[in-house]
Amino acid sequence: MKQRLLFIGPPGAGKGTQASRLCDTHGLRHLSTGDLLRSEVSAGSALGKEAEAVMNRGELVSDDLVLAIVRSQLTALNGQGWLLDGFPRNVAQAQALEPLLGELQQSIEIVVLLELSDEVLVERLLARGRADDNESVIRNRLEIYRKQTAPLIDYYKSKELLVSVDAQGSVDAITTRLEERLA
Ligand code: B4P
Repeated sequence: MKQRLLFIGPPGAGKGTQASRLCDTHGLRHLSTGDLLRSEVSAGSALGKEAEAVMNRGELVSDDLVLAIVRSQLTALNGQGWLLDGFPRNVAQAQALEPLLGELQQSIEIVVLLELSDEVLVERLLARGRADDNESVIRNRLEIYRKQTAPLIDYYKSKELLVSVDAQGSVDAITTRLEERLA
């Protein structure tokens, strides 16, 4: 199993669901920037207060803030493998990750793109019903994904790190698909 992975894909593709399963099975640290931001929001920290309104509009939290979180998490790991779920979300974050990994003498082994049609994404998110899961916010998140996150597909393709996995089907079927690709 790969030890240093990125999961990218549109909102609702199942990044969090699958990342959590793979990390449990393989002893990797699951670092979801969405979950980390939501913990800050629940704790009522200054950082959480800054992030909350942005997240509820379906926009991206500032790069500086997210990078500070990722830096502190990765530097605390002491060599354990990790899966970054939902980070990077734009090319600037991807570029900032490189010197950080350089400092840690690590590199990305693989970038997994979870692919799913808009129709199914919207259906899944409406069924989840989180604070940022109403129809207009979901449309905004999809738009932001297309503009800001989708350019990462070519970015990591050109580095020969990208694998695409079909995220349509049952949770178990997708886990099996991922296990095969990442073995
Ligand atoms: P995230 O927390 O990353 O959430 P997500 O993209 O909406 O969902 P994910 O793909 O993980 O789907 P999940 O497994 O939950 O982002 C939320 C917000 O945080 C962003 O909008 C942004 O504001 C902020 N943020 C996060 N990272 C950032 C960054 N790097 N920079 C700036 N801002 C950042 O699955 C979705 C639903 O589908 C669940 O209900 C699940 O149970 C269901 N599901 C999963 N797989 C299924 C399957 N196979 N079949 C049926 N249902 C399934």
